Order: sequence, then structure tokens, then C-alpha cells
Amino acid sequence: MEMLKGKRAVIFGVANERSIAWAISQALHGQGAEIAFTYAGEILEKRVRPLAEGIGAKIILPCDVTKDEEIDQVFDTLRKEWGGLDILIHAIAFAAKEDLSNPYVQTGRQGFHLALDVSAYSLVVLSRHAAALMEGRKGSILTMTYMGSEKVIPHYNVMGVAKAALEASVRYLAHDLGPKGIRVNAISAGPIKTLAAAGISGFREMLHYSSDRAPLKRNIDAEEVAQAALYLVSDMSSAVTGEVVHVDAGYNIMGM
Ligand code: NAD
Ligand code: 0WE
Repeated sequence: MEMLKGKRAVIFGVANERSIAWAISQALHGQGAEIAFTYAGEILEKRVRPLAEGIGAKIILPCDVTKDEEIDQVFDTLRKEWGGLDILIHAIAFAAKEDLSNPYVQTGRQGFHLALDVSAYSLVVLSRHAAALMEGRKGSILTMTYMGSEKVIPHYNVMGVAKAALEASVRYLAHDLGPKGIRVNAISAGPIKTLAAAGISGFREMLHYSSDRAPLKRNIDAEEVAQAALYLVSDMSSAVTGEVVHVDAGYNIMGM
């Protein structure tokens, strides 16, 4: 049974075949959804376009979320081509490299603004545009977060603060958009070796540390995140909104 037959989804955050957003795209497509893709700049277009075309995508557009014109262009196109929207996936985060290595106390104003703008504010502006296309369609908005918002993960720094703002935004957006029947949720994923993780020194050690301590005694993969995403964007979770679902082999529940 195709759970998302006839549904239309726009996905922000595919960089390559390892991206969590790509695993989610494949899962949604596998359930019959039609998907529009965006990519953050020309260099990534070369990676994203072949992946997107491989699952029959017709709408593939540039969107750097720090640029309002590019955001407007994406939603203008969706309105023109589709006339409506059912699902928005937000899987975007960025902080300057030095802000993930220096102590948090050294974070400058510019680095703070960049991380919060790309990683948290973007959900607000994208949700506002999406909601206008979701009128009367029981829409679902889903973002990706990480436990560094709740507890200190050394070096996650300003990204942890941005994820805390993102998770609070999920709750405020759920409140605003709930009366329109639109649900807003987040998945808090355990560490996965994607492009965003590749640049992090000591990531391998982090994976070992997590799998050692997690109740399930292992790490997770992007496909497992995608299965949880399927639940959160489908009717299976019709009464779930404002929630942060941990997909982390249980790591977050441990105290000692
Ligand atoms: P990824 O590198 O594949 O995805 C990150 C995406 O953010 C990329 O597609 C990149 O193009 C996009 N991006 C960065 N700056 C942007 C901008 N200005 N405008 C538009 N897009 C921009 O890595 P990923 O691990 O798949 O990350 C996806 C999401 O999952 C992120 O929100 C990340 O915080 C979250 N997450 C990742 C992990 C992990 O361990 N990999 C764990 C928990 C949560
Ligand atoms: O959200 C993330 C990573 C997001 C990220 C990654 C980079 C690397 C390259 C944001 N900005 C940048 N900027 C770059 O220049 N994760 C959940 C993965 C991650 O990142 C960490 C982690 C984990 C887990 C950083 C420190 C400690 C743990």
C-alpha cells in the first residue's frame, strides 16, 4: 500500500547520496509521493540533480536559505506547478568551522547569526511559505535536530544553541499552524557519517562512544531516520505535532 500516493513534498537539504534528506526522499518516493528538490548553490547542483532525476523529480531549484529571493522563487514555482503542497522536509544546518572547534564562549556575533539564521530561522520562513500552499490539505512539516540542543556535546557549540532554537520553533510553529491542520515535528537523530559530519574531527570516536552507551548497543543509519520520517509525515501520526522524536538507539535516555 502506498501511504503517500498523490502527496507532494518539497525537500531541503540533499547534498549527496549520504544525506539524511536523500534517505527521506527515497522513502517518501517509495510510498508514492512526488518530490521537489532544492540545492544550496551550483557546486551541489551537480550532485543533487542526478539523484533527483533518478526518482523522477521535475522540480529541482537552487535555494540558499540565507537568500529570500531564492526562497520566494521556490514557492512561486511550487504554486505554479503544483498549486499546493502536503509535506516539507527541512534538513539543513550550518555553522562556521571555527565555531565548531573553538570554545563556545568565543563565538562571535557573525558566527552566532550565521548558525541561527541557516539552522533555525530557515524553518520559520520555509514554514510560513509552505503553510500558504497547504491550505485544507493536512500538511506536515518535519525538521532534523540533534541532542546537542539538550545536553552539552563538546564542540557542537553554537549548533547546539541553534538546535535548541529550532526545537522551540517546532513547538511555536505547531501552535500557530495547528488550527490549519498543519503538523510540525522534529527527529532528533543519533550521529550518522554524512557530509556535515565528515568535517568534524574525532567523529569516528564519537560513533564508538555512542554505540557503546546506547541501549541498543549500536549506531543508527539514515534509512532508520527515513522510516521515522515516513511515520511523521503520514496519517500514521495524525495526532502528533510539536514533538521531537529521538531516533538514536536510545542514547538520550541514559544518565549513567
Ligand atoms: P548533509 O551535509 O548531507 O546535509 C546538510 C545540508 O544543509 C546540505 O544539503 C547543505 O547543502 C545544507 N545547507 C547548508 N547551508 C545551507 C544554506 N545556506 N541554504 C540551504 N541549505 C544549506 O548532512 P546531514 O547529516 O544529512 O544533515 C541534515 C540535517 O540533519 C541537519 O539539520 C543536521 O543538523 C541534522 N542531523 C545530522 C546528524 C548527523 O550526525 N549527521 C545527526 C542529527 C541531526
Ligand atoms: O548537525 C550536525 C552537523 C552540522 C554542521 C556540520 C558542519 C561541518 C562543516 C554544521 N556546520 C558545519 N560547518 C562546517 O564547516 N550534526 C548533528 C553532526 C555533528 O556535528 C558535530 C557533532 C555531530 C554529531 C560537531 C561536534 C560534535 C558532534
